[in-house]
Amino acid sequence: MGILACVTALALMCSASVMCQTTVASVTPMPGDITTELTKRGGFTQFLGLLKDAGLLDMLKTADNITVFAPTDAAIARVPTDQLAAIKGNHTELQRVLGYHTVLEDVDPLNNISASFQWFTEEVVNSSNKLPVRINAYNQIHTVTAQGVNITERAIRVSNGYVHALDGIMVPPQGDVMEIVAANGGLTSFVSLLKSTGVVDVIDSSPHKTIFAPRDSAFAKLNSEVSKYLLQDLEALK
Ligand SMILES: *[C@@H]1O[C@H](CO)[C@@H](O)[C@H](O)[C@H]1NC(C)=O
Ligand SMILES: *[C@@H]1O[C@H](CO)[C@@H](O)[C@H](O)[C@H]1NC(C)=O
Ligand SMILES: *[C@@H]1O[C@H](CO)[C@@H](O)[C@H](O)[C@H]1NC(C)=O
Ligand SMILES: *[C@@H]1O[C@H](CO)[C@@H](O)[C@H](O)[C@H]1NC(C)=O
Ligand SMILES: CC(=O)N[C@H]1CO[C@H](CO)[C@@H](O)[C@@H]1O
Repeated sequence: MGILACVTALALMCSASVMCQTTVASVTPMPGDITTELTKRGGFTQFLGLLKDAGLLDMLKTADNITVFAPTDAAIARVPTDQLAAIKGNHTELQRVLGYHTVLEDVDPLNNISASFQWFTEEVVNSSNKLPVRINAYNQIHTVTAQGVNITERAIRVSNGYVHALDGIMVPPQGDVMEIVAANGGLTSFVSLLKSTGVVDVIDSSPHKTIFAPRDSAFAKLNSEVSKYLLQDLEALK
């Protein structure tokens, strides 16, 4: 549809309200709400349905500012059937996972990231259910991810914020890094050493962390002299 046709259509639709006249004058129509924009674009039917089932759609339409991470239909089609059924069949889980894809913040979190020329940047935003979503830019490979899932289309404008298309579903974290390590049955030696050396405090206070965690079976392979030496010398162990 040409611009002239758009303007005419808008003018016809909007009768004579002041807001519409402003819109027509600037020629750029205001984006519609999330349902309108994603429906117009196509490819988000599944996600919109899940948001509705989770009871989040009205909240997203009325919130002041939103950032939504939206898996495409193609991405949802790739989720294993049993995994999808486990999400759809449990309302608590559905709300947890869908809530994790929505952020009630008035920023385009990706603007800052893409402006950076570093090869790797990270930013953390809080989801609407208060879980951290990590956004990483890997500039060398022209990829931005949200919680490790590739963002395939950035900053789709909706009336009250942005939608970023994802090529997968983000999995909400089961806890912070120490909770996850502690919950892993095969890492008990590592966890107890982190605690006895106080390294656990360093981990807790650091916002960005990657942990290489030797399994109990790896510790069991250590030469007994080495183990003895390390356990006697906490500084070395640290
Ligand atoms: C539903 O999901 C929640 C987590 O979101 C979980 O705690 C609960 O056990 C699940 N219920 C069933 C019946 O699987
Ligand atoms: C983006 O950068 C500006 C200026 O550096 C800063 O004020 C703002 O808080 C940043 N936004 C986020 C989401 O970090
Ligand atoms: C996310 O929420 C937590 C707890 O409410 C807060 O401590 C943290 O600063 C928030 N982070 C961001 C990026 O807003
Ligand atoms: C992520 O998506 C973008 C846009 O479709 C694409 O250019 C990029 O190669 C993708 N990255 C990966 C690692 O798949
Ligand atoms: C960045 C942005 O769009 N901020 C808006 C968030 O919502 C408030 C209230 O509607 C607006 O005043 C801000 O401009």
